[in-house]
Parts: sequence; C-alpha cells; structure tokens
Amino acid sequence: MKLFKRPSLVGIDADAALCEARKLIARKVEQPARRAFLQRSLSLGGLSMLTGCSISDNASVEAALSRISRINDEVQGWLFDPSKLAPTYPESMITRPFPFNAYYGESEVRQVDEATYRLEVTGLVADKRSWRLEELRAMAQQDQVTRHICVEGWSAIGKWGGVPFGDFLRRIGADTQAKYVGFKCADDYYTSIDMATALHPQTLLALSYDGQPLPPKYGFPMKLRMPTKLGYKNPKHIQAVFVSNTYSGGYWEDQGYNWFGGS
Ligand SMILES: Nc1nc2c(c(=O)[nH]1)N[C@H]1C(S)=C(S)[C@@H](COP(=O)(O)O)O[C@H]1N2
Ligand SMILES: [Mo]
Repeated sequence: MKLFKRPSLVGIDADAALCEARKLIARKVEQPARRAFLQRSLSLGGLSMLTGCSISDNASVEAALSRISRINDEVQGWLFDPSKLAPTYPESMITRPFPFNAYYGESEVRQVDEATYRLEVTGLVADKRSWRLEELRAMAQQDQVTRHICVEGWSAIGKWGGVPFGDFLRRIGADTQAKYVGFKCADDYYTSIDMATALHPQTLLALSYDGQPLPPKYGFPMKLRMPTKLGYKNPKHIQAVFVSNTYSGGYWEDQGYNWFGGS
C-alpha cells in the first residue's frame, strides 16, 4: 500500500496564509493605535496565543484567521467613534459615471416592482408592519456627497439621498441596545452591521442617487449607504431589515471578508 505523505502545512501554507492575513489586516487598519495593537499581536506565537489555536494544519489556520478577523471586528467596534463624520465632498467632485458593482454583471441587475414592493421589518422592533416606498419618501430626507470605497481597488464619490437610518430605527421602535441590524436583498445578497454604525448620523436608507430615484443598478428601491464602511457592507435592493442579538454574517463576510468592514 502506498502512503502519501502530507506536506508540512506549518512551513509554507501557514506562513503564506499569515502573510496574507497581515496584509489584509494592515489594509483595514489605518489608525496608529489599531496598527500598533494588531502588529504586536501578529507573530506566529502571538497569533496562537491570541486565538487559542495551534497553527498545525489548514483547518487550524482557517480557524485562527477567522478568529483574528472576529477580534479585528471587536477592535474596530471599540475604536469606532459614533460621532466622527466621514469626509464629504463638493458636488463638482462626483465621479461620473459612478461605477456599478455586484457579485454578478450589470446585465443581470434585479428589477424590483415598486407597486408590489414592501420593506419587511422583523426582529427586536415594536412595529413590524411593512413599508411602502411612498411612506419612506414621506419621511424627512437628507443628502450626502461621500466616497464609496470597494475592496476590489476602486473608490468613487457619489451623492445619495434618503432617510437617516437612525430616524427609521427609532420610528419602528427598534431596540437600539441590540447588537446587530441585518439586511436581506432582492438579489439574495445579505449583510449585517453593528448598531453603533446603524445609528451613525451619516448612515442613510438611501432612496435617491444624484437627485433621481435610485436607479436599478445602484440598488432600487433602496440601499443602505454608510460612508464609514467599505462598499460590500452597503446592501442594495434591500427587501428586509431585522434587528437582532444573533450574529448573521454576510455574503462576502461568510467568504472571509472582515465583518466590521470599516473604511
Ligand atoms: N444587493 C447587493 N448589494 C451589494 C452588492 C451586491 O452584489 N448585491 N455588492 C456590494 C459591493 S461589493 C459594492 S462595491 C457595492 C457597489 O455599489 P454600486 O453598484 O452602487 O457602485 O454594492 C454592494 N452592495
Ligand atoms: Mo465592493
């Protein structure tokens, strides 16, 4: 019988994976305090200590990396300043045309029918009735010109208008002490965010783009626009909002993108 020797995963694979992880984390970690904290922690020994995992095979490396990512979420959560505003820009700096992105091509953009559309609201909220678009349009609106940053390596400035999401959460009697707000989208995309970001003054339930109703490619009938978070955290075509204390990840987050996703 022939035995296949398993290559040592400690040497090459683990080092490569850790190097990737360092790069990923370094990219997310801009503030000097965050950088110092994480870089001190990221020797191999430090990594096992920090995660409680022995880095001896691929599964352990995966587990260690996902625990590092969860620790990173927690650090970003502690360092998030709920009153610090993201930069805003003059309208002359809007990127034209604004890029489209999704996990599929532009020819497959979802067409949502306004007549039958209802925004579902569930979880830890007092008022679970569904919302029609015109009811959301009747609430006080705000505009913002901010930068959208995608991890795929592009950024662009755009103008979104809509209901401050904190106003909406208070209106539905959401438990604002809950940990998470989750989103389900018409294209099966999904994500979830921390409550502090949900209540941030620049977090908008966006109904318009550049003064016009949000076009299908940018997420009709509505998207959540957060200039404090990376592109993949901003769900388009939102169909359901739920408030919860249970972690529910996201489409890219479940494939290894950092969950907090601060920009
Ligand atoms: N429903 C849904 N929302 C989504 C995505 C998606 O595929 N589906 N992609 C995300 C990513 S990675 C980016 S960069 C932005 C792109 O938004 P834009 O098309 O308005 O530029 O949408 C985010 N929200
Ligand atoms: Mo993105």
